[in-house]
Amino acid sequence: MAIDQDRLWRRIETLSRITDPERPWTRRSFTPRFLEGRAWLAAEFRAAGLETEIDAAGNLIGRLAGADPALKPILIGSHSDTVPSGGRYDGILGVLAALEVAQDLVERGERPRHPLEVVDFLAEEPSEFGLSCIGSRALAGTLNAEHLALTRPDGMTLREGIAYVGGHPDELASVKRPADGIAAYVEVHIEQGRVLENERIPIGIVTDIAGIHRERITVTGRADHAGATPMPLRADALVGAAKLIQAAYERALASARGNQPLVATFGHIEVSPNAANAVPGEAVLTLEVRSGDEAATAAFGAALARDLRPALEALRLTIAVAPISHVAPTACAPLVRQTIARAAASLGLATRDLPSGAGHDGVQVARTGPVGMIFVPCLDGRSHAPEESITPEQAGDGARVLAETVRLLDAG
Ligand code: HGY
Ligand code: MN
Ligand code: MN
Repeated sequence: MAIDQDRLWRRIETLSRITDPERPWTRRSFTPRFLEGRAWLAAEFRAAGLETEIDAAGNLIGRLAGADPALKPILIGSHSDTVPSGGRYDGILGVLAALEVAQDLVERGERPRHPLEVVDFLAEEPSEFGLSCIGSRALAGTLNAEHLALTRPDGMTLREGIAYVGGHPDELASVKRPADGIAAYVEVHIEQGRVLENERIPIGIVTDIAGIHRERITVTGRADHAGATPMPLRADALVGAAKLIQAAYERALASARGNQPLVATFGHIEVSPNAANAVPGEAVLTLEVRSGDEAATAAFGAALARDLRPALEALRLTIAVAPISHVAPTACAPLVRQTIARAAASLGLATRDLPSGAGHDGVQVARTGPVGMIFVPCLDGRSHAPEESITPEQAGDGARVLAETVRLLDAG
């Protein structure tokens, strides 16, 4: 096994530079920029000797046939889309590390026993359709007609979006894997937290992936003239939104002192009419809550709305909560965790078990077989920001542990 770290790093630099130039680093799913990255990736998959296709759900898959095609496939990969003004490594590190592992096998003329699939899952990040993990949901069979009817602000439906990236939304059944349809899925990813860096540990073995509950909270007041409307007569939706945001922050902060800390974020807000000289008539906020406690995650937004409703009504405001998505906390498989630990030990790399506060495609893929994740440290734990940073050695460590993990899983 000889991972070519320089080639891996060159590819990371090349793909990360396929970004909206005005807001590095941005390669949003379902955009021409994303397709530009996909075209480059597909060419690299083919050049590496993989049988490459876009599946019906819009996932890019590079396959290496196994010596025993009757065995279930081993899947490795991640995602190539980013958040707006995100980092260079979230996602593409895992796709390109997986490509490197497969290409190394091809170059050494080694054929694994299991079929090997390198996957770039479509739209792992929350897309403009409001949904995340779109490609892996299809693989798990959880992408439904309601999801396909979701629209983004320009009116495109998710069904049209999947076709736009080369999928066939009427053939999603061909993407779904049976409940035990894969031998394993292993993803390399940056930690997006500070634990590994603080403890100077090169490899993290993920124990479980946080559950995420997202809902849309609409505060409705009345648009008015900002100059001619006296303060006591206003129904200012943004004032109500501010009360919700402050209360959510204080409740989540307080939870950190308990035994089941959760995190709550209002990361996206739409105000209308959104004009400097108009009293906001409506504020639409996306609330995201994450924790290891599924019930607490699901209950947070409803309790917030219930408790704040009187204060908002006193401001002549109404509040409505609508679900967007809910994913339960997902345990990584002991088999894969132990194999990652053996792989890292054989490479002389220290490891540490840790949970993932970030969501990943693995929560969906776990419905089709055992999943595991290999974390590498990132500078100051920063992610979902242009400051995201890792070193070539950290990228190489992740790929080397992935290669050895695949070898051990393949040996059975
Ligand atoms: O949002 C997340 O946790 C992941 O980075 N998509
Ligand atoms: Mn991300
Ligand atoms: Mn990611």
